[in-house]
Amino acid sequence: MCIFCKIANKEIPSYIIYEDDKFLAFLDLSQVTIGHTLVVPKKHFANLLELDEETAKEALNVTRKVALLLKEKLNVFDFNIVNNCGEKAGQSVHHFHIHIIPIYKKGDLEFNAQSNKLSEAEFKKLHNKIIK
Ligand code: DGP
Repeated sequence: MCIFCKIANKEIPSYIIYEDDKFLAFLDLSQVTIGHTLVVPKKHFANLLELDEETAKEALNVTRKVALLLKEKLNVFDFNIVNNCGEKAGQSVHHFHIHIIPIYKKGDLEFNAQSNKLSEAEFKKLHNKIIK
């Protein structure tokens, strides 16, 4: 059974800070910043693309509630909300989860992706490829 299914079944311990009938939120073992939390559906879905619509909607709602809880309790006002979807995107646990990473100061979490400078023609081509 996957590690987050075991956490959801309370077979292994975690620091749960929110729970309802469908979701759990618990402290990430590796605290990127203090209060780094994972929102996880109790049911197993491999990643974001595997969720049903209802669960996807609920996941964002729960994420908002948990961020509000952290705001209140940790006196933090900014967050990066992150989902790593797939191995190449950095997903290491293949049970859908959303990272809530409190940001206390600028630079707490840096995304180092280089940005591609596209010409107008390249933007048009890309846009057409996606919408057509
Ligand atoms: P990702 O790389 O997006 O799949 O994130 C997985 C996160 O899960 C990673 O930040 C570490 C965390 N993690 C892995 N195993 C455990 C565990 O057993 N307990 C807790 N609390 N967190 C875990």
